[in-house]
Amino acid sequence: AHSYTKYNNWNDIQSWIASISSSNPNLISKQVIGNTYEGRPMTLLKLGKKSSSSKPAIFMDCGIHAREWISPAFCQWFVKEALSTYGSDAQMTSLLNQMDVYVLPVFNIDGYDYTHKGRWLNSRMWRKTRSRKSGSSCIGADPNRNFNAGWCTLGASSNPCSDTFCGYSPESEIEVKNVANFIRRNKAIIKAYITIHSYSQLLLFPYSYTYDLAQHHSELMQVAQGASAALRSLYGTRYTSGPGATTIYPAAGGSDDWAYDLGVKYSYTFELRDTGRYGFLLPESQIKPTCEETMLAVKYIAAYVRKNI
Ligand code: 0X9
Ligand code: ZN
Ligand code: ZN
Repeated sequence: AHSYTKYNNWNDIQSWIASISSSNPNLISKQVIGNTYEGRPMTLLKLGKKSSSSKPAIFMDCGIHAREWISPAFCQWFVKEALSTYGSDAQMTSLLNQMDVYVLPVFNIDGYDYTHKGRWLNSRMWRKTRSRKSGSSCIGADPNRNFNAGWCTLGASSNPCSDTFCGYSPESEIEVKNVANFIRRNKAIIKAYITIHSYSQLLLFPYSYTYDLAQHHSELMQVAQGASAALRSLYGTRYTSGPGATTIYPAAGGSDDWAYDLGVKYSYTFELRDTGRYGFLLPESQIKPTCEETMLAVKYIAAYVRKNI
């Protein structure tokens, strides 16, 4: 059964998507943006007060990497909090009145499912998609190396057996193609792109495919520092902000750099808790505090974007 303080498997998340979207039809709707390699529907949730005119939007995804279980947990938490605080929390109410928030609860569903059900000891540590190609016995590509942003030039591998395999071409992974197509189709309204990963407690922004600073570097840094301060105010959790290339490592083909170069100025990658004690195996007891503090950072970015469009 589904619980916000558990790591739900794909089956439970799928039923949760169906029930939450039908129980709140005035604030939430769903649409399938395509299927995964193994045929699972990629269902995107749209949060926002219904409006006759089209609203500016924020796109947020979770679960690009299969083993980063706290990430999908955060997207589920965000949806719950958005629905339950709309009308009482002033910031959430203004956000959903003026903007729509698109939430993709699990990007790499096949990989996520594999980390729950795989038959091997190390299945829990799977990172990539689950696509196959004849000629190689190795499975999957790294979705965050498969976007068309300096594709496979830096910090990525062309070896299909590597955990950072960039894929056979940009957007070779159907999950990446589906998300990229949605964002391209809606780029006129999408003002911010937020992608949730773990772990390391970082708030990253472009670029990662080059050491060059982004055109909007100082504003992106200012917003990231404000968001980190908001996050820290709850339990004292410290985040480091900065461009990906110098703050974590140079790595091309990421969704944040791709969205930014498409014209989505406010493009952020979160690396949630912790800093390595548990790493990807963050205990379920940390889901609630992690999600509550991250809400403050995401709401900070959203409020900034809403006031500056
Ligand atoms: O390497 C990644 O894809 C991310 N770190 S993780 O440990 N979750 O795998 C960082 C992504 C930063 N952005 C880009 N490299 N574009
Ligand atoms: Zn990741
Ligand atoms: Zn709460």
